[in-house]
Amino acid sequence: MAHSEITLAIIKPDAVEQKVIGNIISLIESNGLTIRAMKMVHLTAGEAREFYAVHTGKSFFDGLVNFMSGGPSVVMVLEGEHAVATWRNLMGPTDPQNAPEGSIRRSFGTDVRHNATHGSDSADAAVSEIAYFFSGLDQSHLSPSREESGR
Ligand code: IDP
Ligand code: MG
Repeated sequence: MAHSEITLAIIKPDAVEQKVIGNIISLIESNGLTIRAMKMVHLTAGEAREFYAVHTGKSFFDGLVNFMSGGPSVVMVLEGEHAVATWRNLMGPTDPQNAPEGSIRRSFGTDVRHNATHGSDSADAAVSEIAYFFSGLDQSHLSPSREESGR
C-alpha cells in the first residue's frame, strides 16, 4: 500500500433503519477498504451538534441534528489507499439525486438530508472525527498518510 490513509465513516440512522448495514459494509470491504474500528452509537442532539459543529447556523443544521440523533448509527474507522477519497467516491455526492448509479447514496439515500452515510472530507478532518468517536484508539499505527517501506 503506497499511500495508506484512514477516514471516518458513519452509516446514518436512515440506513440503519432500512437494514442496509450489511450491504454498505460489503461495499466497503469489496472496494479495498479495511474496517479498523466499529461501533453502534445513538447520538444525543448535543453530540450531533458537536460532531457537525462546522455546519452551525446553516439552514439545514437543526434538521441534520434531529435526523442524526433520531436513531442509532454505525461509526467506523476505514483504512486503505487514499481512504478519504475512496470512501467519498463510493458514497457519491451529498444529494442522492446527483449521485451516480451504483453509489451508496444513490442506492440507499432518500434526499439531501437522509443520505445514508457520512465520510470525512480531508485527512485532517478524519483525525479529529476519529478522535471524537474513538478517543481510546491509538492512531499512531494508522497514520493519515502513511508511506509504507514495504519491508
Ligand atoms: P457531506 O456529508 O457530503 O460531506 P455536508 O455539506 O458536509 O455534506 O453536509 C453534512 C450533512 O448535512 C449531509 O450529509 C446531509 O445529511 C446534510 N445536508 C447537507 N446539505 C443539506 C441541505 O441542503 N438540506 C438538508 N440537509 C443537508
Ligand atoms: Mg461533510
